[in-house]
Amino acid sequence: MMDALKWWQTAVFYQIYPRSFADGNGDGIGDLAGITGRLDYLKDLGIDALWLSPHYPSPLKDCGYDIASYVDVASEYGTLDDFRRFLDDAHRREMRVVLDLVLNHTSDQHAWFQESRSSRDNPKRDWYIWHDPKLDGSPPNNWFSTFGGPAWEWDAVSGQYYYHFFFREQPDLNWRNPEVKQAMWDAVRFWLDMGVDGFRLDAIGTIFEEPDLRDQSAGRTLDDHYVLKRTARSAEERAVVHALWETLFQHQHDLPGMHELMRELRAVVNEYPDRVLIGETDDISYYGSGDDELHLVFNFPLMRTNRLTPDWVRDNQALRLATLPEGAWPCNTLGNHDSPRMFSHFGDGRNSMEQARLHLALLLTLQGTPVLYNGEEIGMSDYLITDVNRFRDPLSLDVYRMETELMQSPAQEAVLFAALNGRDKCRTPVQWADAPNGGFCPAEIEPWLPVNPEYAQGVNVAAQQGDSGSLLAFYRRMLATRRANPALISGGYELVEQGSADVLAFRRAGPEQICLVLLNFSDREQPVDAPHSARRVFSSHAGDGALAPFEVRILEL
Ligand code: TEU
Ligand code: CA
Repeated sequence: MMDALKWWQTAVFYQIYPRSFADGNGDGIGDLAGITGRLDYLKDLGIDALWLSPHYPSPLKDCGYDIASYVDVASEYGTLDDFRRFLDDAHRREMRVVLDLVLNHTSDQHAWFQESRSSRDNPKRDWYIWHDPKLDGSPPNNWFSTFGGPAWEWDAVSGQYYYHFFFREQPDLNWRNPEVKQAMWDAVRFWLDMGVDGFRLDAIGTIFEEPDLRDQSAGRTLDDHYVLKRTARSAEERAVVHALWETLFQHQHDLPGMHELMRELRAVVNEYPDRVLIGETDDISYYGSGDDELHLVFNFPLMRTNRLTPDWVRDNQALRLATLPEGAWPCNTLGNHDSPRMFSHFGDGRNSMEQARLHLALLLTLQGTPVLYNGEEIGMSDYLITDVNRFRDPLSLDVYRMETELMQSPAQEAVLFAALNGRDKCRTPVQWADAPNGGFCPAEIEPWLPVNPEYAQGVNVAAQQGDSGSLLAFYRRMLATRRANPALISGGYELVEQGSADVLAFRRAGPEQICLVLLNFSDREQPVDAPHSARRVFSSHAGDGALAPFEVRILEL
């Protein structure tokens, strides 16, 4: 059974945010040399595959998700040769490497856009989405950008508007133009030829928009949406907010042509043996009919809750596994560079360390491919930057503006709220040691984002490496357990009733092995109902009677 699985089905992925992972040359910015230097650390931890957030040249209006060249490396991260060295070193350690591919938009500094905007009859004009203003000079329709303001930006030189779903510095490509496809598939082949193992596809649902540009019918603005969302308390109110978002963007995402395009991209990738495509979407239709679109689609609903409870997980798994197309392989994650860190998000502040262990165990024992986010293995928490001048994510600045302007919040509160709801908080540098700047860069250098001072309280790699009771050691043990027990990788998932609502119990049954996973989500002992003959393959606690508070126990049946 295990032999029949593909590498991306058995692998544990680890997302690297290149700017913040490791700084090889001491300039306060993470880089490829830094990553290469930490490959042994990752291998030793038990990681099988790396996903790199964008490493391409970028003016950083969206922290690298605004790409200025698809076939190069940002100079502050190194050179193409540094990339090749990194890739070879990873492969030599039998680790795969997946890149981030942003198809929907480029940077406005990309040569394609520079040409496109230079004049109306430039051959690349139609590579982006240009439209005339209405007679009164206003934008072609009432669509919004999901990052705030209208979706249309006026270009005075050529006298038309261009469309952008994200920031105005991220013009959308026109995917209905075959030349765009060819140019992008060339970039895809460039990396595949080099030996890269696949791609994580950014914001894949936003690639097409309604060609007739008909107005959205919400009758409200994005600012209205913000205020509603900000004040929504009940489930009903939140449903209204969600419905408003859907109407505001009804003509701008998940349009039918997507599936054809994904099949086309899949065909390009299939020219190479054994590569993977992972969709940044929770829409399972992107699996296609089993094996013709994306290999993996994130189960984002699992992480989109403020309390990770057994009931939430049970419902999520029941729905997800029942609706996946035949043959589709699940993919679970609890954090990334856009979301709160799992330690802060799912920890209650009192038992957060125990909960971090429990939640990792959950992620590594559910059916499907797990994706970890750099720094979670040492329990890094969200770092709230309270100085607006140190914000790097423009979304944080936008939240700050809306808080002060729309909500009339006092500046101090607005900063805190923006820090909480922006994305800088989960992107701060990885803490490698109990040293100035957490050992990320030299003391006299200011890192690109401030380092979380928690490094001095044991939240750093060096301290945890030597401590068998640390979270890092727990990650290593748990990853090794997964690797050693085929049922945890290839077995089916079957919920088991355990009497207590606080215990999540499920069987993972495969041809070689059957495991029973017992996770106690409560801070109290809980009775267990398991056969005495069962062999214990993992336990976070010593006893073998009742489950200790937050205990993780895995038995072989
Ligand atoms: O995110 C896509 C996306 O849908 C975002 O709106 C996401 O919901 C938001 O960041 C949550 O705050 C991807 C990338 O992961 C993100 O970093 C980029 O900013 C975005 O695409 C544009 O490329
Ligand atoms: Ca550097």
